[in-house]
Amino acid sequence: MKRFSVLAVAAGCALSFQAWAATVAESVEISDPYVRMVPPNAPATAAFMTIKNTDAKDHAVVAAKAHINKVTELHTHIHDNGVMRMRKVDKIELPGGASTALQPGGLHVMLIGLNEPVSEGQKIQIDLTFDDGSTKSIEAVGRPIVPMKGMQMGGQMNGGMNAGMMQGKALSNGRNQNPMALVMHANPAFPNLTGIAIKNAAELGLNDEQIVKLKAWTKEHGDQMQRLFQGVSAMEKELIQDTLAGQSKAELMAKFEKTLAMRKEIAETKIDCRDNMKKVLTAEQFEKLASIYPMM
Ligand SMILES: [Cu+2]
Repeated sequence: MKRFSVLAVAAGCALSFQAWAATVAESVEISDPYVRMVPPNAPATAAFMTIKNTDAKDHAVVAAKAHINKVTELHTHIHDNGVMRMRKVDKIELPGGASTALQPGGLHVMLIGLNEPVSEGQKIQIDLTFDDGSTKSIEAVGRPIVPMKGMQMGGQMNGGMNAGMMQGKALSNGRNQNPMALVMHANPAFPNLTGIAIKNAAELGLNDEQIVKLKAWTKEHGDQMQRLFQGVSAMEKELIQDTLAGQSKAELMAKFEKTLAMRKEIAETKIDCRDNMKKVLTAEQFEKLASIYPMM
């Protein structure tokens, strides 16, 4: 019996020693860390990885610092009232004994204010700080990502996200029922920045005066834009039907010219929207907006 109790005590000591000695940094395993490649002058990018917490206790990543940019934040994507938005989070929870995926459309490390472009195969140091204050340095690799490839990620989505949302179908310009489908259909080349800015007012740090100005712009131009989107959409459907129904080339081309005129008006309004936005927002806010937009 005596021998047994000595062993038991020894084992107990070993366990408690280990629990005391192992930092969170030592007990997590990082796999497949990578950073989304971005072109020169891109204001921001994101890092992804899988973090396995081998400890039985829950832990968290509480901060991150990358070495190619000015500000590094922990982010998630949330589905808010039909809008996919990035949101800064205080920490990324790491449940005990489980793996947590940082992946496009979900949790990520946001690298804002890039000092250099990210190229393929480039090694980027990122320091992750955990809830016990310990830090782990990892080397993430630059890798191309085709944004919003819902097909590949559908099975891994958490927090109620699905492939459709990843493809931007649920994205809102802050005004319309199914706006992105209309916007993409009517004019894929120009982003609707005002709606996005209003929806992300808190993240961008907009003050009341700025919000009032942006809303005034939307109020003035929103209905007209919606009419144009719907007009283009309806007229193109009509064109398909008329073509199949055997209308003459002259008739079809005349209708097609009308859709082009509407598209041109949409483009001009969206450029005005951007110019207004640059006046209302500070340079820093605009840069942040420009960095949020392609990630949505
Ligand atoms: Cu982000």
